[in-house]
Amino acid sequence: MSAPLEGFTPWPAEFAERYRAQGFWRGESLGALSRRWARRFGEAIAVVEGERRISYRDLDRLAEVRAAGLAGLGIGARDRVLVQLPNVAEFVVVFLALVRLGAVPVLTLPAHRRSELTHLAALSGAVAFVTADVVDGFDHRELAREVLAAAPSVRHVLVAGEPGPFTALADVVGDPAPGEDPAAGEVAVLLVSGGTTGKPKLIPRTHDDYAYNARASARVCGLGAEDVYLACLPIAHNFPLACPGMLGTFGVGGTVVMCPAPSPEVVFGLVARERVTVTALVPPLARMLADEAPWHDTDRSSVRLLQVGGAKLDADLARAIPRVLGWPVQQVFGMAEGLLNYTRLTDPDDLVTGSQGRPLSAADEIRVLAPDGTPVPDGEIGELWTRGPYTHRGYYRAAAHNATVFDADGFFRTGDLVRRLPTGHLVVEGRAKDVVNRGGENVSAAELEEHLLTHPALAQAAVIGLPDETLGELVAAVVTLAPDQRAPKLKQLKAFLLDRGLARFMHPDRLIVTDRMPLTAVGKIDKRALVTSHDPREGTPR
Ligand code: OOB
Repeated sequence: MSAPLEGFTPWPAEFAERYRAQGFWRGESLGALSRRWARRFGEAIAVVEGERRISYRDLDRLAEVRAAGLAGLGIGARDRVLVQLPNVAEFVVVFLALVRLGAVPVLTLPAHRRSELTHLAALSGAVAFVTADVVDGFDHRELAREVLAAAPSVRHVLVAGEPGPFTALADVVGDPAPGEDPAAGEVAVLLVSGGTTGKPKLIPRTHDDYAYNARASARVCGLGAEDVYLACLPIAHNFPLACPGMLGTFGVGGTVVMCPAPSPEVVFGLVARERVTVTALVPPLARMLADEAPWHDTDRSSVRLLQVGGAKLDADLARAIPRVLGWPVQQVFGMAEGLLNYTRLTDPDDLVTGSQGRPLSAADEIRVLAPDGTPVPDGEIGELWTRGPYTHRGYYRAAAHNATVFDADGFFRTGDLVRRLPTGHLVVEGRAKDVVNRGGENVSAAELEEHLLTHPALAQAAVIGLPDETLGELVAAVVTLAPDQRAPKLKQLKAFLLDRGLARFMHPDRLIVTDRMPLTAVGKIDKRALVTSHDPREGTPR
């Protein structure tokens, strides 16, 4: 066997042996798996995109022909390929073609722009860039020019749609020829980290670990061949890709429906037309659909599971969703780095609305630690560290950073603050670094946000620090209003918080009311953008 991808940290041999012996890792590559799906599910519909319906057998052929075409361009095992596609069938074809070759897709999101893409191209040393023509009025071929100029390793730009000066993906075809399957312990994909500080990092996920990730997630969600999964979130994100998402649905012979835009019209329209049974959303999208539901009379009754994750779902919204949308909720606390927590379908309501789930795998190891590294008792807040059969052992080509976020035993420091309940469920209490330092007092953003959200006039709240000459930082509460509500005055809000027993030093200094929160590439509230866009003088005066 040839050398593994340089810059990838494998699991130590004793762990790999254990994960194999216990059946978590099955030694099958994603390519081999996808061929098996075609044999098992044949004429069943794997992918729906608009009017196009692709069977498992046809998908297999398309992937095979595309793989041959890519191989013809000289793309092969361990070559990194930057992929930036919206939710279209071609994403599936290219993804399966690349993993069959043992080439490694670098899964960027459609909202990424020059800064992220040139960084990711250089970091990965990508040899090719697979992109779209025009999406939502944005010309990705222009972006491709910039990527080409900045990353000399990129030899090919392949475009789904009108290629402009580049190569049309539709022409990247060849006669399928038998090749060697990549080893299951090798890197299958590089996921982009969702971290909110600094440049994005790349997370190597192996065939073994990612296949397990999708298979075990499908089991927890009770997915079967009758399920129809609607991909609303950008499909290159871990959540819709493999939790259980696209890959989990394929593993059981279900159907994946590509959602071109997560607007209420489009989502409700597709739910009714395709009889969607499962979908996954981030909280801001779930809120939007819940707010809009009363104005839409399409049939939503086919949905049996709405997964919500990516950011904290507040308990009120978690309770409102089944009532307003008629969809049962599952909370998912996951990360591209690996660890996934799910509320279970059989969990009592208080855990489904009040926790972010418990670890997916019996082999997930969880530590909740105080800043000094000692474990905190159940019920108390600490930082979450984890290790397990689908949690990475190192960011790609990031030795210096890895030394700071892994301990000697291979536990990964997630940066998330959690409380563990006696049932093993975790409640996310914020990010370790998401505190505002106001004159030496640490204000936990998540804690204040939770209090703010109990105010009847407020729909969303994001607490950020703003620079201040005397105090160092001021506490700003950026909020959106609930339907038909008027903004409280800062003074009234403080009285409300005092009434709730919240210490004065935790109270906001500024109240900023906005119509719409800025969102990250996957649709979470983007605090970094809030900080850069808000000048301290813009706040409502005290
Ligand atoms: C998912 O993955 P990423 O990599 O975009 O972001 C991970 C981070 C977590 O470390 C945590 O800080 C936050 O997003 N997060 C949540 C959460 N789910 C993720 N915070 C509070 N409550 C939740 N339910 O976001 C992701 C990956 C796979 C499945 C689901 C989400």
